[in-house]
Amino acid sequence: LTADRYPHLKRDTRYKALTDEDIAFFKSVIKSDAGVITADRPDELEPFNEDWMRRFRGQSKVVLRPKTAAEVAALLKYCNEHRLAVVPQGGNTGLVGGSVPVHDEIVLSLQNMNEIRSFDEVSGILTCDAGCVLEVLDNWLAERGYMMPLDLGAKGSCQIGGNVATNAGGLRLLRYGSLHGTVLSMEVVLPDGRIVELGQPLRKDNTGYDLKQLFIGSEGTLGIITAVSILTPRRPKAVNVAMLGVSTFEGVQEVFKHAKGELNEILSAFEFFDHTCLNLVKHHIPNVREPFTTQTPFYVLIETNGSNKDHDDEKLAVFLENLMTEGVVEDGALAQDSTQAAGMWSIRETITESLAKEGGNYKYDLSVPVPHLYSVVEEMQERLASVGLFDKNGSATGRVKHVVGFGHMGDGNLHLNLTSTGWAKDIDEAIEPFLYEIIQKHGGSISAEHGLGLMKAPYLQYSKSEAFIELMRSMKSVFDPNGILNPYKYFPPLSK
Ligand code: FAD
Ligand code: 2HG
Ligand code: ZN
Repeated sequence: LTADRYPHLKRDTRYKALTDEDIAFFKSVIKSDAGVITADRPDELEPFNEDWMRRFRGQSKVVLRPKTAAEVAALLKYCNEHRLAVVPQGGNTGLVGGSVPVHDEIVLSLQNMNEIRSFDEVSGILTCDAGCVLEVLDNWLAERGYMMPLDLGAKGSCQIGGNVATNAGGLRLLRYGSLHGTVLSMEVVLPDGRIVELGQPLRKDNTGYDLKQLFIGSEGTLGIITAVSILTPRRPKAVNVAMLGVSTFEGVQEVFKHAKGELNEILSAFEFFDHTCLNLVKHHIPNVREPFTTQTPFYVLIETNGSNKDHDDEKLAVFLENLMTEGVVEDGALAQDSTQAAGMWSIRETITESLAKEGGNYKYDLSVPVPHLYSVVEEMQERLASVGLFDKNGSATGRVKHVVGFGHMGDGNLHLNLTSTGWAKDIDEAIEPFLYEIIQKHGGSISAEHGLGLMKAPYLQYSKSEAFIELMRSMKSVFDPNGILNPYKYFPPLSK
């Protein structure tokens, strides 16, 4: 990260620098040695300063790992009174630079808050600490016949608090809905040290403003989420996965129409990726089992979740037969068992990791109406070719090697990624604001699911009006009047 790209990133002098007295106070609150990591343990400290993409790096001198909401409250109240800036951190898998400090902000990690508080086997309502890892929760629920309503490639590290703070979407939103529907209540700690329950773990509650909704997607700017109550669905008895090869993006849309019509209530995921994504996965990930031998420009991964295997198999057979007879797909493979199904999913889920291994990786996460989804990738390829940065014939000889598209087709969410020989100002300038202008032209969103963080904050006006941003600032000042939580992010810089 270079300060010339983000000129508003000068350290804000309103924030106090950390002193030995501050550290002594933190140690008096969190008694365990592992709870306060200081600069004399650089190997332990550094991972908290750097983001998953290794693109954003801060210089925090202390990481706090409280075990209870009461400890979070004591720490936050102190930081607020002393104007010490704080960045809340979950699993640190965020992709927009929101989870790491920009300068010397204190990292408050939820890692040590990882207890399940309660589970109601009748309603499926789970209440747990915010630091519980998504996959751990899902495995725990699997033993009880339930599942988490969201799933993402980062499930082994991301935390439910981080998921809620970013309003993560993921691979099955199409079926199980967004966290705005499944999160029933949460416990938060405000900068002044108040511990507040935002709602109750009930399906229905029409008493007062629904404040929890404000915290879903607030990216650590309003308060620290310390616990979450979430409605979990029954784990499906029957799961089918298929991968299809399609020759055009129009064809992909046709498959989607068929899937909605013929698979309807059992459709649980509809993901797509282009052939360069598949090639990168094959190149970087060992033992990838490609389901078919012919290459097509696009691939679709479809999953069904149901309660009756025979019924689902029959529906899927009709669906695939219709696609083949109508010539919509070039090739298709149906997973014969759970190992094959996991193999297909792993192709889709390791695209991000493969892109990261390419060197410079420019990542954009956007929503546009489905018919325009892939044309955004093509427009970007044209643009980069026109300024001599990219070879459209796929030779990967330009400084921009690949411009790829994949994502949650069912949600109109494209992940546009560029890989390059390294980070460079001229590449940045060729992409932005050009890309944001295309998104605005299509009436889309500059962030569909990853959030704003540091990366998208300066461009918020491409998705939201001035009046909207003003209201956001007013809300921020209600919850965090001293602005100690996650500074420099989320809001466009104020023009001086
Ligand atoms: P972090 O990265 O630690 O934090 C993210 C933001 O939330 C930061 O602003 C942080 O300050 C804030 N925060 C974290 N915890 C709290 C808390 N308890 N209270 C208040 N604020 C908090 N995202 C998707 O939406 N869909 C995907 O399909 C998806 N797939 C991914 C796949 C991979 C391989 C990777 C690396 C990332 C993926 N992501 C995806 C992005 C990321 O995993 C999600 O945004 C995730 O929800 C972040 O959770 P986390 O615990 O890692 O949060
Ligand atoms: C996914 O859907 C994640 O796999 C990551 O949201 C997307 O790497 C990306 O751009
Ligand atoms: Zn995604």
